[in-house]
Amino acid sequence: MISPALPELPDGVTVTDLRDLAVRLATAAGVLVREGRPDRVVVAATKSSDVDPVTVMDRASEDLLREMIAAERPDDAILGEEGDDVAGTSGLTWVLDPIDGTVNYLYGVASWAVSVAVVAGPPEPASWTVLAGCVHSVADGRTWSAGLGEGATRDGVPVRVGTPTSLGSCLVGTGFGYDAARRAHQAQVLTQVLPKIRDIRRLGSAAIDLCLLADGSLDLYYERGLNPWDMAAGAVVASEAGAVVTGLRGGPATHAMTVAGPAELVAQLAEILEAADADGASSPEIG
Ligand code: LIP
Repeated sequence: MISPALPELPDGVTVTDLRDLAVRLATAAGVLVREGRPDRVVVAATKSSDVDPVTVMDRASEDLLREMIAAERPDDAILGEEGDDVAGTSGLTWVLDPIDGTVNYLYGVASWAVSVAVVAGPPEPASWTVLAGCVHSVADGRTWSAGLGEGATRDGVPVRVGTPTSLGSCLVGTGFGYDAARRAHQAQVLTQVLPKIRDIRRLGSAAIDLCLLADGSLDLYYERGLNPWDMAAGAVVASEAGAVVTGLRGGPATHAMTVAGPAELVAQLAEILEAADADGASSPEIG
């Protein structure tokens, strides 16, 4: 996978500097989330549906991330899952998911992460350049990070995508939405995918899924409905580990669909997903 061209960076900062800061941010918020998790987590609010929770810790984690960014890079913009957008003047935007895998955090299912990325250009997946990112798995401390053109690591050790020999041998990560109609459609798509692969894993955190792809613990990943903060850091870790991260029909990865993995197998999976209308291009009413 050839890394995108490096855009001009502001104030002499380097990709390495940004990657180091992303790691410090994600691990600091990870300590807060890990040490502050009560025995019984309560839902503070819901968002897109009554099964799309926000916890007090989602908000506390993002508050800490925002405070640290304001202190270290006050001219950068911020796009976070839980708080208001913050405009910037540097051309860089920090994309924050304070707890990716909130439902897992709520139930105590050990797959939730703090995901921090920094992008250049418009803060939207179809047109941004992700410069650096970190995904810190809170339950077990694993920390993936990547910088544009620098490769990807897990706990400092370089990682590369796996080398599955065929689609039928692939272990594929995916996820499902918070809306019942969306889930019904995703279940239909799954009936077209599952017979053609080894098996599915639905682990509940897109950020961790993309990092597991990066280190060969998953062979492929696809999901419809990811928000920018779900995918930003995991996408740069995966792409710097050799994955193609894309959408369907030759488009970029966006909310409509994210498919990631080795190029040839991504093409085979994308063909199945397109035939199943997995991005809803032919069924916009589902949303
Ligand atoms: C989650 C994603 C996951 C998806 C869930 C949810 P959140 O993000 O990481 O892949 O399947 O529906 O969107 O809401 O926990 O930050």
